[in-house]
Amino acid sequence: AAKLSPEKLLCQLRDRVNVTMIQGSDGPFGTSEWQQYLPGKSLNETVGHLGRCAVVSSAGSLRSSHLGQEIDSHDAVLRFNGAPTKGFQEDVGQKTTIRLVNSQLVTVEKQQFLGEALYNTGILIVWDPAPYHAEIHKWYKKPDYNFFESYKSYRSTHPEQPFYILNPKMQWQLWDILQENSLEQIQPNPPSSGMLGIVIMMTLCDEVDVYEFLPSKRQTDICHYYQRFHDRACTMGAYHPLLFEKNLVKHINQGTDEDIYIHGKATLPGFRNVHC
Ligand code: NCC
Repeated sequence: AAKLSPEKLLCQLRDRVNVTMIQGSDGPFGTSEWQQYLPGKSLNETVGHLGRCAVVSSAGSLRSSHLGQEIDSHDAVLRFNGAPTKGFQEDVGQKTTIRLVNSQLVTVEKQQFLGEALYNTGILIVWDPAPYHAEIHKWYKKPDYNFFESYKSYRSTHPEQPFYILNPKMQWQLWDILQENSLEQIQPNPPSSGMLGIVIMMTLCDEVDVYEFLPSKRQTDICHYYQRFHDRACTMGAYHPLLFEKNLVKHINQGTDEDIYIHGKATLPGFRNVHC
């Protein structure tokens, strides 16, 4: 696999990765029951036109970064899973516009998900690892984690909060591009929430600043900025093809190496600003 130029790679991402949320027109979701639960407005309508956006990874290296103010200066901020802002504002900011959560959290940590105030701010999006390029009916019958009941419960108790289900076809369209641009064989597991969130924001925003996805000088084995747990796999990847994701983001980064090293910041163009 020959590596594409950054410009060509951006075009591939723009043209081949279809970021959509599940709608009533998507096969098994076309029932009257699902119509009560799926949001009426599209994600685009809900967020409007976004200028500068921030994606905040959950990496331990955000600790003592003092990036909070800079992160909050963006029009929109995307965070992941159970990553808190309370108590960590100085380093990660306090604005949450979108929170991308995986289906494991919604299912296995259901009590926390349904009960903790952390999840009640901003727009929620849940995603689930689908079988490779599986058709939507097949995925619906056998999701990796059966989060649908938990999704419905959350929608019933928080009907005003926008909460979307990411169409699973996106993860494998993205994975194919990761594989085509890597010299090694990648295990066929879907990209991390981090990589999915980056591409979601590239579809919604003019410009995307990604924090501590490419590790700065603060790189550490501490998994999350909000926990004491140490595991190098959090930064390098085990299940998710994290290392390949990071190589790809490094390749298309439009910011400086100094911004990565000092601030842990990579700057990517929104797809609106990619001209092929
Ligand atoms: O840890 P997690 O990820 O929630 O982190 C969100 C995203 O931040 C980036 N990250 C995180 C830590 C780190 N040291 N470096 C990083 O670059 C990654 O891009 C990551 O995706 C996930 O991707 O959904 C993941 O979720 C957790 C866990 O399920 C949730 O936190 C909910 O508890 C997974 N951990 C476990 O299953 C134990 C993790 O593998 C992937």
